[in-house]
Amino acid sequence: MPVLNTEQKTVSFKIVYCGTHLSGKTANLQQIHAKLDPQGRSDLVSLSTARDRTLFFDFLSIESAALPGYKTAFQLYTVPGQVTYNATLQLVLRQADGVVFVADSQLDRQRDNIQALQALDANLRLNGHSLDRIPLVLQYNKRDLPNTAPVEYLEFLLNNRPRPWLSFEAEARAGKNVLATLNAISQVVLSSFQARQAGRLQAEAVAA
Ligand SMILES: Nc1nc2c(ncn2[C@@H]2O[C@H](COP(=O)(O)OP(=O)(O)OP(=O)(O)O)[C@@H](O)[C@H]2O)c(=O)[nH]1
Ligand SMILES: [Mg+2]
Repeated sequence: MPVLNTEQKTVSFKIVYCGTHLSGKTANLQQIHAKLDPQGRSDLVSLSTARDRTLFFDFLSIESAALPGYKTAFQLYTVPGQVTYNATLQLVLRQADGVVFVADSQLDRQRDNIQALQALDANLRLNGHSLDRIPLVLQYNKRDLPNTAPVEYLEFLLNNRPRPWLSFEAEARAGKNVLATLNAISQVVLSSFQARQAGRLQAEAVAA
């Protein structure tokens, strides 16, 4: 749920970057941090081990002028992809307004991608959500590597749904399509918020 303060005219949305270990979630936030004007973003907070594996989460807050009259913030989180940290995934996913699923494009990582997507669904359900209802954008990362699966195959494996998610081919380490992915999830999250607000206003008008 977005945090809306009508007196102070602020609204903030929580977006969580999920996906299997080493798929490039932290690299996404590092690139967003590097590319955005320091005035429009916070510092990047990372809790990682000596080997740069995310231990708890990464966090970055960015400002946007997306909603007229409101100071809008997007709080970006990553979760560790290692399965041993499932409790963390569950915790960070709470109150999420949107998800970026970062898939590793390498052929030998496809089982891990599918398991991560299933773990995401299970954890969303614990929070009263599901993959069918939460705004989600897919990112096929590491397209620069030689052993990547064709995008059509990834779409078949991960995005074979009645209403497919928007998907992007990316090279997060080099920053390619990182902002396009962020822009897309922000738009989907905002549209979903505006649709719910419109529904609420309509219900209030009917009740009055
Ligand atoms: N070649 C290539 N390497 C990448 C790309 N994106 C990330 N990497 C590298 O992959 C490794 C893992 O990236 P991270 O961003 O730490 O992955 P993560 O998903 O946060 O991993 P966990 O926190 O352990 O779940 C790092 O060495 C990155 O530099 C990419 O697009 N291409
Ligand atoms: Mg990480």
